[in-house]
Amino acid sequence: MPAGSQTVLDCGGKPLDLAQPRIMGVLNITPDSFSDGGDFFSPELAVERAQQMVEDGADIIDIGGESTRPGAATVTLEEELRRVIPVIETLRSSLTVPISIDTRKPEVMHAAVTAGAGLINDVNALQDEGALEVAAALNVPVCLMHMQGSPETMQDAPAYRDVVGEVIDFLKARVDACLGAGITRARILLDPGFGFGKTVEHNLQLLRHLDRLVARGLPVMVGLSRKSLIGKLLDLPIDQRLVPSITLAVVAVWQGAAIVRCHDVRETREAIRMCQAVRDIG
Ligand code: 8Y4
Repeated sequence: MPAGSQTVLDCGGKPLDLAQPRIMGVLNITPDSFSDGGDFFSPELAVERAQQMVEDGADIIDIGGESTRPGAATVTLEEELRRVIPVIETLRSSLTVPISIDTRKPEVMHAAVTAGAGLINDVNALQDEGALEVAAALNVPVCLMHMQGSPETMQDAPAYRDVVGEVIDFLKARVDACLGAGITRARILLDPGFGFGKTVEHNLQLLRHLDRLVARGLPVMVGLSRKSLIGKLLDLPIDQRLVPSITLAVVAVWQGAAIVRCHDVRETREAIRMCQAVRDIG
């Protein structure tokens, strides 16, 4: 049985049972997505997209209003709140599955959980000023992700002596910081942060040895969907990365990943359920 799989996460009252691998659907709320046809952002369209992902089998919806793609412009606090809070407020009652808030900012964590989010997904592993304390007080699970550098500069020249060891050591230190702030192990997930300050080779090594992170005993989340390592290895544009994305998700679940963050929910779910059936036959 994979480490962490005995866990049922309490996502602000909505349970997430990790006895089987789960699908997190990505809902990225940026100006180009979900416009009303003109220049205005339409929360209704974002809500419809979330509902579609749940119909397709998503177990949790990850809502983000700040692009963390390499080199992306930063977003003000006010703009991030304006994008995500109305969508979370609408979804809290209409969705049975938990909502995750993808943010680095403690103010957004607080507003989002108050509006109905049940998990904090922080690519900065609660290192922003005040984030640790706010997350501790909010009493929802937190996903701690590894990143080398910051989104603005992380892909400039990623370098490691031992990428797998260094990612694990970093996450261990962040778990200790969480424990010190009063966030218990039952509330912590770990993520190696594919694509965040990593070359193709670093990403491949991390995935090849994901079992070492799983062996830490906390549930592991992975995000590989459509990422640029696929573009670089296979020379494919973003809209043609479905099959390789699913292949990488299967490699992760085979080694015990608990949650797969992805864009193509139905297809990814079918693949990881087959993978799990073979894995768990014993
Ligand atoms: C194409 C598609 C190109 C997607 C780039 C991307 C992760 C995450 C992101 C992850 C966790 C992304 C918010 C980057 N990735 N959270 N967030 N783990 N926990 N890029 O791997 O999807 S955003």
